[in-house]
Amino acid sequence: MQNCHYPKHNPLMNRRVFLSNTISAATVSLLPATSSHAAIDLAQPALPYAPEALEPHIDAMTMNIHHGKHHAAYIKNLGDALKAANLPQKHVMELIADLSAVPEAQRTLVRNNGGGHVNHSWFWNWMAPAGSGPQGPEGKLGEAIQGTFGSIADFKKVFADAGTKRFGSGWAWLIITKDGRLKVTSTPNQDNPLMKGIVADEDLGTPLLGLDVWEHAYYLKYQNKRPDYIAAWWSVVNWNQVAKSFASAQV
Ligand code: MN3
Repeated sequence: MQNCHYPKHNPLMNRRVFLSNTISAATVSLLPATSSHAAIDLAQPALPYAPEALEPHIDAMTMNIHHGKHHAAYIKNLGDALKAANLPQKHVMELIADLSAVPEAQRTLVRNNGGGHVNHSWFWNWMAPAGSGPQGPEGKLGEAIQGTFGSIADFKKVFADAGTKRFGSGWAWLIITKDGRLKVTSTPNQDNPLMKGIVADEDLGTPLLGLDVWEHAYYLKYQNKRPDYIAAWWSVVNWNQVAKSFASAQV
């Protein structure tokens, strides 16, 4: 595992957003503005808290295995696939956003492992120790969520349903779509809302929050009870991070 220098504000979120006065008119670019983060493409971000810091909601052993084994394996496999494809140094987000640029022999590997690397790099920062920040969306983010979903509780229900009903492995997402709307979506496996041609056009967007509903994310503590995991997970959502991402999507 390489040392890396991810600032607290996740650089994967740092993509250019075109000018708009209102979120409803925002046009959100799905690609990073530069390839300045290319050097950390295959570097694994350290957990921004101790593995036990999310207990009792998420247990330390799950965090250690999830970060140290699963995420690390996605990075290893992604690196192998990029090497086999002889791809030039390029930001992994550009690759997963347009997989047509990846040779067919490595495309599925890059889709799964590139998605896995990006999704988990986000995911660690979308969580924080319970009580360390706001308990829910506040300010403009809170207003936007209420305006879109009716209430915070309604948003949580829609999001939890997306995670609960995702058959097999995958993710639930809160995104800003290209036309600037908040939307809850879900993807299978390690697909994510950046993946043009993989995800339906209307579900493309910038992720503000995502929830891993693979069994490896919860099985040790919650076994088959995915809804219990999701209910507990709300206690460790890093709403400060979500608010930062939301603000940067409205520049
Ligand atoms: Mn996972």
